Amino acid sequence: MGFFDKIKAGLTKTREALSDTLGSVFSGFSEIDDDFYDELEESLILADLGVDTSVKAAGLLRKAVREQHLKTTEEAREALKNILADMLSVGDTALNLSTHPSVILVIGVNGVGKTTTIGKIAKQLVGQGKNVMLVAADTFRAAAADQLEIWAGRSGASIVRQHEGADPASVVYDGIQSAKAKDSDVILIDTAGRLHNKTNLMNELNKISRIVDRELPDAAKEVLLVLDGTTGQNGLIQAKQFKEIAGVTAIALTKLDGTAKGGIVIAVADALQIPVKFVGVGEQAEDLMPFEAKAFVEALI
Ligand SMILES: Nc1nc2c(ncn2[C@@H]2O[C@H](COP(=O)(O)OP(=O)(O)OP(=O)(O)O)[C@@H](O)[C@H]2O)c(=O)[nH]1
Ligand SMILES: [Mg+2]
Repeated sequence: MGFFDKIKAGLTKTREALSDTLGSVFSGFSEIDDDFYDELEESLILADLGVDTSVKAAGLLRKAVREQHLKTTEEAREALKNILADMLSVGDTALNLSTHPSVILVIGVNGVGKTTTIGKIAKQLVGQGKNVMLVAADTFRAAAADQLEIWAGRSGASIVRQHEGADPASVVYDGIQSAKAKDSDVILIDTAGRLHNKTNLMNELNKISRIVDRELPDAAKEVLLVLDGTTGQNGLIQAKQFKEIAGVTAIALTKLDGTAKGGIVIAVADALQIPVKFVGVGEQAEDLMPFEAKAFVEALI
């Protein structure tokens, strides 16, 4: 399956929900009037684009219809696709791996899919011939490092881990030394999603970040925030908190295969102005797609 078919399959639930609502807006109206825009807005909100982004999209469509003298709802549909694709294009969607090594710090609340996403990215990078190091800095649960080790085995990446309860920053320090010794191309750091409280978690992420900056001052560094697509607008609230504290540079939205609320991708990109770089559409290694705005919108509408 190519990218388009795969993303299309992964977005089936969202597309079905949208074609019920958005589809009936485009086919139910013979002319583009105020009622048309009202219903359009409503159906975008239902697909979890959020109120702000939906109102903005409808407003931009009004402008396009006026300026481009669009007459039919079919023309409006094409214009809407372009508008949504533009809203999704807020930066480079490729990971910045320009240095040797590069670092990807992966963060997000518990259960969103951090470890799985790391495993999938590792598999892709190893497939491209890169030397990949996984660092098990989630020492909060014993099983976390075991899970990462399974992904190291599946992907052909190396792994550095310590015992449960070890200081995550010290695991990161070890990981970086080992990556230097092994001449790794990319270091992927897995972090805990839950600690005793949120302040602890944020302090710990800061500490990890400082170690990376100190040991690899010139390295290209991505802070990849993983969000669970099924949590909809709650994910957006989480993202805003992480953005403030952790300097997020990229977003991965997981579990889009299990939700009718795939429109959250557009809400997140628009509200945060941080590029979505990956979408997860399943649990297997190949179910992580590098993000393409145009194809995503095509698959959605
Ligand atoms: N359907 C589906 N399941 C996913 C996807 N990504 C991750 N999962 C599943 O979500 C569950 C949680 O994934 P993890 O990778 O363990 O999440 P985590 O963020 O590392 O969790 P903690 O380490 O507990 O904070 C697992 O059962 C994964 O298989 C996806 O894109 N689609
Ligand atoms: Mg994990």
